[in-house]
Amino acid sequence: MNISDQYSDFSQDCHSLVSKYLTKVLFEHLKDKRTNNGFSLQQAINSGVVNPDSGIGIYAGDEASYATFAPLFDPIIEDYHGYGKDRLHISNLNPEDLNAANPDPEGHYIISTRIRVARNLHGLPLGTTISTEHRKLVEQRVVSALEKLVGDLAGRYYPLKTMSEADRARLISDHILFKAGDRFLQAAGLNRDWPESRGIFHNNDRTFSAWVNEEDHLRVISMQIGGDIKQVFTRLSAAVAEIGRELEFSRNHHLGYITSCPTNLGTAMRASVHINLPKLATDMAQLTSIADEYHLQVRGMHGEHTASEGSIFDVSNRRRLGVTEVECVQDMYDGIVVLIKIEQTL
Ligand code: ADP
Ligand code: CIR
Repeated sequence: MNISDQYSDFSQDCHSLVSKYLTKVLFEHLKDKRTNNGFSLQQAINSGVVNPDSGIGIYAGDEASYATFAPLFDPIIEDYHGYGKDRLHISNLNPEDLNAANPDPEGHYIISTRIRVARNLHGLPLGTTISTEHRKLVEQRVVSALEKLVGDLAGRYYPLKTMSEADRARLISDHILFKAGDRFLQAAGLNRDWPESRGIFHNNDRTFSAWVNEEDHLRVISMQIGGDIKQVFTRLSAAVAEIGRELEFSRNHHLGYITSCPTNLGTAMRASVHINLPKLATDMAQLTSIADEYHLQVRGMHGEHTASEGSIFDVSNRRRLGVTEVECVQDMYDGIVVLIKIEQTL
């Protein structure tokens, strides 16, 4: 990483939130501050400086980053999540509270459903600045917790380091495994020591998986073919409860679960479907405008910063902070119901 301690003017065509809120005056005010882990403003904004096409452009190094650099993080969080700095975040992972009968029981549109949450261990730096030793410690603690899972959630851990290239490529194309971070994560420091202490845990039928030391210390994932969103959420909720008995996660009353990227704060949840919308696909302006209205985000089929393939999209909740987990999934569900209805009328 080549990190500058000089303020860099963001160009006119840079629209990231970091460029919107980081004035020269604010840069000067924050540039010599460090968190208890030595994390600096320059490290936090490097991804947005190196990648002027970032949407956000900032990452945290630890929970303290959000307080130390609050004059920059607060407006970014308010802008992205519509969440003010005096609000409290409330959690609800109770599947009984979700109103989500399968919106596509005949399987015409929804190919698969996936819900993930991010978690980071309390007291350890985030992946952007974690040391080799601490990353290893995270792996040991997380894998030990995962190996205690029983029943449908029981599975095995596969470290990336000892995985064959063929297995790795197959798991990535099956949407099970993560790939090395893209240029945004690279510039945030998240690819350091790759693939050391990274790996995936999954159960036999691969409906439950956990990513270790990707963008966050832990990602807990529930996924299956089809549109039974409630079943996917129920499995996720059970897994999170079990894992939470073994590990203490970084969280607070204002920001909820602490994550490397401020877009994931709060529930740290992304609930998505892979959905085939051949008619809407011919009118991206309409698709985007419905997505905005229902707080949805549209991604490509191979994850963030990828293009969609044909008419298949990854559609997920956009809001994660100041809403409960149930509301995140409900957002996705309500939007999907509308998208399917409109697709049917076209
Ligand atoms: P995140 O973990 O933040 O959701 P990505 O957008 O990079 O990150 O997605 C991770 C992987 O999960 C990608 O391979 C993506 O294709 C896959 N994925 C996301 N949603 C679904 C879904 N509904 N069905 C199947 N795979 C999915
Ligand atoms: C960016 O700023 O565009 C990247 N760092 C990714 C931000 C998080 N992703 C997202 O909101 N889709």
